[in-house]
Amino acid sequence: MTDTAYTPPAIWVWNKESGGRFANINRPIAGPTHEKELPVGKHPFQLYSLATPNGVKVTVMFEELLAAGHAGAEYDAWLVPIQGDQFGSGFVAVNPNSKIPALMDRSGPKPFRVFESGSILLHLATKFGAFLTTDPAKRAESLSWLFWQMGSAPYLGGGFGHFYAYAPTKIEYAIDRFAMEVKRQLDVLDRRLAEAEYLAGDQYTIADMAVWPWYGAMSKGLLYGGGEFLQVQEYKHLIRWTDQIAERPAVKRGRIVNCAWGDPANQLRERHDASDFELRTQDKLEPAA
Ligand SMILES: N[C@@H](CCC(=O)N[C@@H](CS)C(=O)NCC(=O)O)C(=O)O
Repeated sequence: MTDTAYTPPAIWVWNKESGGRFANINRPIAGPTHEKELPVGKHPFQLYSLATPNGVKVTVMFEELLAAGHAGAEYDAWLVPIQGDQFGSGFVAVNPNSKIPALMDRSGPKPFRVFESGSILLHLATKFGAFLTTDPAKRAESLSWLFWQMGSAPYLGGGFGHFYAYAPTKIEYAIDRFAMEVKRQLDVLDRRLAEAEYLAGDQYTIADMAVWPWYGAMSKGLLYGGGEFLQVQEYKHLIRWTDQIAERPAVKRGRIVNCAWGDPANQLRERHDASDFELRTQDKLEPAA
């Protein structure tokens, strides 16, 4: 294998020409690259995001809260194209890690930021007393799966997805390593969902909202073109759960918020009002000629 020929130098130097999909947005330093204020809408929550799996977790949570009657969960969802806008000064002030999703909670007298999708889900669940039961054992189970997702998905996206789909060369060692780990993770979920309806047990919680956009999508072969390679159809219980969650009306709404690709009818690039789902999807704003 040619990749074993590389000998790391004593000191790593940033090679801007490293190639690979999305390489142009990677850099070894943090902080803003340019001045850019963020817009602020009228609702208590201001979300700055994009409909990637990490973004969808949060828009699904907001739509679930609203569907459950929590009127205080009204939100403005602003589109952040991650081709550079994540390095604007306003965005970096909300998330110093420069990644979507990022939230400003303006529901009280003093606005504050919340970043990291798991942290946002936990913040909202705690604030509204929803989708995270107070029963200690069930709460612990839900949080365990929530944190499992936060720790596991980088192997799926940054590991398998990167080396299988985005890296400029196919490196057998890297693909093998992450394919094995992702199949193990899919089996972890499949076994859990064979014994329980939802990840935390009999109730749908923030754990399901966190895991579904990643592992649900993977189980349907929708990520990285890797479905056949990983033989995802084997994970029958995971697929049962994935399909069940996909039927939820709030999930159908949440998954299209801040989406800027694919079928125009499934792109609600910004969401400022419940009526936007009917009136402001891309097919309505820019009807085909
Ligand atoms: N652990 C973070 C991960 C967020 C993340 O990786 N976001 C990606 C999109 S899915 C992003 O904004 N990438 C832009 C970049 O890396 O510059 C979370 O769960 O919120």
